[in-house]
Amino acid sequence: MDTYINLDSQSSIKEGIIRKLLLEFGKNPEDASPQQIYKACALLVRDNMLYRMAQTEKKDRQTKGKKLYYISMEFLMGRSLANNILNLMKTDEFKGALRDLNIDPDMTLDQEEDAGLGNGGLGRLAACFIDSLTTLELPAVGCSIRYEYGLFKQLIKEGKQVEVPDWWLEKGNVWEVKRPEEQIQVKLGGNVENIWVDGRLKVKYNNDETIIAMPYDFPISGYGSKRVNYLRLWQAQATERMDMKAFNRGDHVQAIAKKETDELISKVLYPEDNNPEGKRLRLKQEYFLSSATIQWIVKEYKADYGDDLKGLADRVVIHINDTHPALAIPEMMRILMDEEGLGWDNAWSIVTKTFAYTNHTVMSEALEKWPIYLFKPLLPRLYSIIVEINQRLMERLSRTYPGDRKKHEYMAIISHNQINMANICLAASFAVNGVSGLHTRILIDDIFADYAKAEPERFHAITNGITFRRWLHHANPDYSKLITSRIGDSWLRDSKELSRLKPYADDGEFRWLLAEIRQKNKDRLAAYIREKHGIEVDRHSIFDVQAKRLHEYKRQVLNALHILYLYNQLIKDPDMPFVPRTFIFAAKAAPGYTRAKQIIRLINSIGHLVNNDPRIRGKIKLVFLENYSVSLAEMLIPAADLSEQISTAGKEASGTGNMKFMLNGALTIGTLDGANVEMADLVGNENIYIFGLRADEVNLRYDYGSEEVQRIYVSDNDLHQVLEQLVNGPLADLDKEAFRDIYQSLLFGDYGMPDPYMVIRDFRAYVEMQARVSREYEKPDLWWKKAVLNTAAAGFFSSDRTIEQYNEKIWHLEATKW
Ligand code: 26W
Repeated sequence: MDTYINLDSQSSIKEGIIRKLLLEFGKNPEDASPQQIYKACALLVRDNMLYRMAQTEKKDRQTKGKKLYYISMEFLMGRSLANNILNLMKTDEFKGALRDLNIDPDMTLDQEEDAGLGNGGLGRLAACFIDSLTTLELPAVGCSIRYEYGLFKQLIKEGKQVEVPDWWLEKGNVWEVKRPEEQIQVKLGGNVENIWVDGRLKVKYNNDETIIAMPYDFPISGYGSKRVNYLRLWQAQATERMDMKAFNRGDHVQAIAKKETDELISKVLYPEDNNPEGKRLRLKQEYFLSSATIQWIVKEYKADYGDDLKGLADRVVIHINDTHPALAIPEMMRILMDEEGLGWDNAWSIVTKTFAYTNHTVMSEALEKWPIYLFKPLLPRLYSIIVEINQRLMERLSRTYPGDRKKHEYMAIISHNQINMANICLAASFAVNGVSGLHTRILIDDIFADYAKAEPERFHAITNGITFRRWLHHANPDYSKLITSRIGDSWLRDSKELSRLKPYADDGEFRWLLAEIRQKNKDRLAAYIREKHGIEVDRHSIFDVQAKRLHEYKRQVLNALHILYLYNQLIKDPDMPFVPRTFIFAAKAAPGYTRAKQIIRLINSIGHLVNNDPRIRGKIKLVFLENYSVSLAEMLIPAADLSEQISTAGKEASGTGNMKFMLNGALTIGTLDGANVEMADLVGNENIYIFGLRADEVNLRYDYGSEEVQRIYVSDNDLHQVLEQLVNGPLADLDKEAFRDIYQSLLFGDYGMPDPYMVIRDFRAYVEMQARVSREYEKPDLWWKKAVLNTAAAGFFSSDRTIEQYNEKIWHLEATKW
């Protein structure tokens, strides 16, 4: 490889950057713009990766091993350059080379736009997975859409969220390779008829329209690995540049209008997270991704192994990241039958050995269902296949659960004129995964109970994970160095090694060094806050962070009410003992989720109140960070003292932010929800601040317990006061009715069930636990001991471990030996 691209030494990297600047931009280093310098570096790294990508393809062709296709509507990649350099293990050489050229490395890295092709946890998980897959030398492709606009950028104007389009491709994307020769045609609409050809019943498609799926490959490096995998991102392209008939008639606008509508499909990522909108364009996107990917998989398979598809499941495993790409299942049936001429049973037998599915949410409103009136005209053939899958499923069910109509209805793919996407996955996948122990329990005992009873062996509990390379080594380099100085660097590949840090919890020097690193990270964040938001925060205060999508079940409101409570206490007694705190929020709300947006406004108006009241002498500050993103998380998380993981128990499937904070040595205040349960088990209850109702207790409240809310409301004076402040206190002065809806939803709920997210019921426990946090922060030996223990116990949460488990239990891929 060295004959092609030499990135071995600082000097060869420096030469490479100079060469790229000259040959790509006609610039000398001293005249190049920061963006050109970033691109020169990225192009240099890209050369190396493309070379290895070709090597990988060659190797895979020889090996003829099994390959994973991980289909996901979202890959929240963030930036790539620093990560790719890190994976090459050339971070110091690159920084040195840039400094030799009088260029600031950090400024260079800051030039890269985030690839924000995801909403939150599900998308970022996919990104961590593809990193770990590559690191572990496993053959895998991530399949998704090349959205022209990623998740919207968030501005906060007068306390309110304003959305701005995220045109991440504006300056070009160095990482992608367009592959026009591998384009695929996706067909939508029209109608189907059955015709007899040579004594066989065939399906004929009429009047459908064709859209081109244009692949762009995005190479993925692994840590120290030779393999380069890639994401294949499909872009929608019209078949014709324009409608010539219309053009020749002189109707020039009409001539290109169709092209514009066709290309809408990959225009923008839907900003809904756990809150689907059920839009036709979204359905088109889901089919577009599914169809292009499955057609491509079958094509590749035939090129490698010939036309007989019987052995497909031995060479191909397809993982469906939540139900969003579930149409891949009926689409595979369609291709096997209509295009490859297989009969139903043979096709079904291949499909049901090929697909595996992970569920990421139990929120009932987030489970995707498509109304038939919308589905059938758009995908007539898929609809008839789904009807058939459903019919056969119903026959199976009446044998498993004879006479139990309720069960049949619940498990059906089609009911109430809707197509239930989760049930397609359950009917066809050979494996179903939940993303934490508790979440899988809930799937098995509750939402998928009937399927689980019939075939328990299909269900797996593989807890999520995160890549330690990005979330500690890259994001918190000083802490990474400190850890490596004590236990060596093997933890970067073998996360279990982190447990060897445990003894250092009792090592005063180590604790002190960690505290010093944290302070440096806090100072950097404080400077960012000052510059970006004009707020001065106390650098020694507790940095208390809640960063995640805005959703009622995540209970940013509980956090906000606690802040208001503390403020009230301080106003009553400004001299009371108080440990200063900086409350930091970062969260995007789905643009159509009105209450989530009101909550953002509430947080900001509490911020306005507390930040500007001289009576509390700066003891509380509240900062709402604009535009939470992967890059912002990389700066924010290493600066956190306290991590807020306070969802209503039973609602957060896993959480992965919780793991990132823990790894970086923040302490967690949280409920026994999702992966918090496992965090508590691993680090020990005394080293995590667990409070509030457990999932089973929450369930009891759903059945009965509304009087409880009234009782608490009248008896807890502090809570009473903060609730009333929502509607007639200093906050409401701004706009008397702004927070009435939040107030109402807490006290009365939306469907007559008060306090649906248990904010009122968990309030007191939360306040008390927060008081304990403050007390313990005042004991540095204790606090930093716990911090070290948290990092030491976080090894389990590496996505390398997650991927190893998926591989062992579900995928059965073989790691490449070079
Ligand atoms: C179609 C609308 C929509 C979009 C996204 C519905 C649901 C989703 C996702 C399932 C939401 C999501 O990101 N879920 C999160 O997945 C993470 C990775 O497994 C978990 O850690 C989080 O707990 C879960 O909320």
